Amino acid sequence: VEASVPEGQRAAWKKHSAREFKTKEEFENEAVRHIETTLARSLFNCDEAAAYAGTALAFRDRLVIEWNKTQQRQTFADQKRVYYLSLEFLMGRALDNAMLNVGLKDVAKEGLADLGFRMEDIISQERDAALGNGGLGRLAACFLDSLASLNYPAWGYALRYRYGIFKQEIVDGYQVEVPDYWLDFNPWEFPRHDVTVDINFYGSVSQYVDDDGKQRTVWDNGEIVTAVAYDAPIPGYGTTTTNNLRLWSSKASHGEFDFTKFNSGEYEQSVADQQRAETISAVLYPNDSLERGKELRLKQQYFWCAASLFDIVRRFKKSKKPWKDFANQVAIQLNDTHPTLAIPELQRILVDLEGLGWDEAWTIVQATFGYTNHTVLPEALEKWSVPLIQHLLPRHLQIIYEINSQFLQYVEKSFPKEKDILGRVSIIEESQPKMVRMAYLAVIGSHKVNGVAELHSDLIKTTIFKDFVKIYGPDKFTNVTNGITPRRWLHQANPKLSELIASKLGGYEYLRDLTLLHKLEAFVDDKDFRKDFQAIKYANKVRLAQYILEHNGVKVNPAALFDVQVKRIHEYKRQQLNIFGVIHRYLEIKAMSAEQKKKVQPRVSIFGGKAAPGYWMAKTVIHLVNQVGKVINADKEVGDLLKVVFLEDYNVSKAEIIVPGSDISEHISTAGTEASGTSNMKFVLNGGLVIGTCDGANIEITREVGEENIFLFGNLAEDVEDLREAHHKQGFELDPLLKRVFETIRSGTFGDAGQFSALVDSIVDHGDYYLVSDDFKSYIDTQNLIDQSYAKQEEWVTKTILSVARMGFFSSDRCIDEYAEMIWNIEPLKPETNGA
Ligand code: GL7
Repeated sequence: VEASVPEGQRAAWKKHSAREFKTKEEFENEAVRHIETTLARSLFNCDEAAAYAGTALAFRDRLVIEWNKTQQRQTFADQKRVYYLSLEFLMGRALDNAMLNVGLKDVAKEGLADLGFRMEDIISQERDAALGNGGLGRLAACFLDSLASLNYPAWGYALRYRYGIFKQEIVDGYQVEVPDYWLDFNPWEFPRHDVTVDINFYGSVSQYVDDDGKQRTVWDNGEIVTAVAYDAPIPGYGTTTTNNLRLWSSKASHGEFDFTKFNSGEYEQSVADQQRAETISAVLYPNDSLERGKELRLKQQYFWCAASLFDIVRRFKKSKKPWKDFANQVAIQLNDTHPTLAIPELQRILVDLEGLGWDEAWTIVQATFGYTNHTVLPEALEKWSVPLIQHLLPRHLQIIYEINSQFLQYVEKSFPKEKDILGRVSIIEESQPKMVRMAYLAVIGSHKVNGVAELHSDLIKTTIFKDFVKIYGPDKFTNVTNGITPRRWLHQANPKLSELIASKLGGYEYLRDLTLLHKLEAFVDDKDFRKDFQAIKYANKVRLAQYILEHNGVKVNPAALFDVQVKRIHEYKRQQLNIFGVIHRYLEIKAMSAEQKKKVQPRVSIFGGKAAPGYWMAKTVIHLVNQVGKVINADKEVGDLLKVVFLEDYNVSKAEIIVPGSDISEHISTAGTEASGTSNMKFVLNGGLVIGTCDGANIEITREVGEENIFLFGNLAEDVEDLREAHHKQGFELDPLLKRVFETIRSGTFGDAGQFSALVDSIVDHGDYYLVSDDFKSYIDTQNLIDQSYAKQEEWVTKTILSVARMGFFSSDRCIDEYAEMIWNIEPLKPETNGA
């Protein structure tokens, strides 16, 4: 029963209802009150951390007021909602975003100055919410920003990891992982101890006949773990719509700890169950594009899917609508295959718990789900062993088998002559042990499947899902090219550029409709504008140079060309190609006369990114970058012509400093391997250019900005397979320049060569799967072209301005509108449309 204030008393309530601050005075009032009473601090005991807390709590109050209204409004409006299921939301910091979205950052800045604090210092007190690995998690965070900004009724669902992605420390050039306990003080979350769901694991399945004589299945006698909801408000930009991100935390279902055991002296056992339960949401798996069927990971996935679906179904049931309306009220998007268990779980709820017939239920399931694929890399495609699922989720395994059997019957009927197709498309892989192919289950259980950039969406149709295109027809498969939120990735990260653009376009409307950027083209020859534009880039490079000096102790010249590659370290992303290129450049400089050196374009090579803790090759790359940096940075003959730095612990808040400070960024994956990439968009939007392969969203960036404004190189996706095959059959001739690089490494120039042998051998002896040698020459030539182009500063500035002007397509607002229209069939709900 929901408790509400009686009609007669509501006037009193409304009179005292919380008010939102608007002025500097009111802000100070709220901040100081929070510091004094919420934190129990005083005038004599207020450091920057406390000032951050006071500011955050003041803004939080504002968000909460709008959040409550939005949730009420959405409930009354009773229209279709979308639920975005993602195991990762890489949110970064919330305060700056909240201030900008609410539109009161300047007010707060002045208020803080009154109280003796600088805004930058206060903002940097906040820990990143790092509940994600990389692009996939950050995409989910950008989507939440767009969903709220566009007023879509939407919820995110994820896990409340106690430990997000680890903190990376570099010790003697090696990556060391340190736990990221980020929840010490998190003002942005609200524990909902009254919103809980009991989740079942293990147990057994039995049949019975219900009162209507129907055969029913029950799954019980398992182990129960309780999911507790933690909610975080997601404010939109330039709207009061404030959506909800719900994170589930796990705890033992039977209260605190076992007193009987405690009293009899079994102290450790008494808390063991509790710990076991809490382990489920304890830590984010730190693998990016790699799946390693661990039981705990499967438990996380089911725990989260089951809690979220229970919540969604509970909300739907309150409306008292018939089940056939479910998919008209609910759209669920599966962010990769991680939430695929939601498919058999919804089928189970409908059939076992609600008593619907199988077919009726299955129609609802398929109409509800959409699935986004984010990779074609074989090592990233999820498979779970049948015995593991049998053990942990016996009823779900039965349901998966039933789904599969009906699907295979359908395929058999449709393609009676094709014997092999059944084995190829079966959800169950006939291996030892048998495996459940989650991507196939996701395709079969959804009404739409999308890739994340045009090339990628084409590739999935011709490779991993080829048979499914034949079975379902091509319309089930579509493309939604990724995007980024311009609020965080321009307005917040690069306030000066954002202001300059606003001054030319007559305000900040372009942050709500990024296509308006095209109007900037008209200013490309405007001298003052060009000067300002250039000065902002320079200032951002100065800021980055200061950061490098502080954190790496390396002094770099802000006038040098800043060449940046920041992203997860992965062989397919080819940081090794970059560092081999740097070594090549070093060797060239070393061989030059003083006269020749004068013509060299000074450069700073900036690397950053985490390696999965178990990914040895990626860790070797980090080590090599650091060793190369150590040698080159100390080499007097090279001086400012080349510096190499590895920035520790790359994350969202650091990206906000790094991205605006780059001239060139590297997106150089082996063609056909990077599904989209999203940082490429961020760099260009901030006035940097791209060196890249014809891969992922690089291709669409080229289409938008023009070929003359991007530096493409390397083999094409369509040739990769043939090249790999040729490597194996005929072997291959190592590129001579790369050979020289390897000889230098082997000679011990960068320390004991044995440490890098796996990296070199993977190319020389093991087939060069990622085609580093094939693309090396083209990469080096293109880098030289970049030097020449950069030397013609006026041309360069023109390229960067035109590129910014042409980035409108890459707003995540455009993506969300596409999903809403093509996949979810949902409408926005504007605040004005309802008095709530
Ligand atoms: C990824 C892709 O690798 C990346 O190219 C894409 O931009 C991102 C968002 O769609 O998704 N797929 C994946 O498994 N991870 C990604 O970052 C981890």
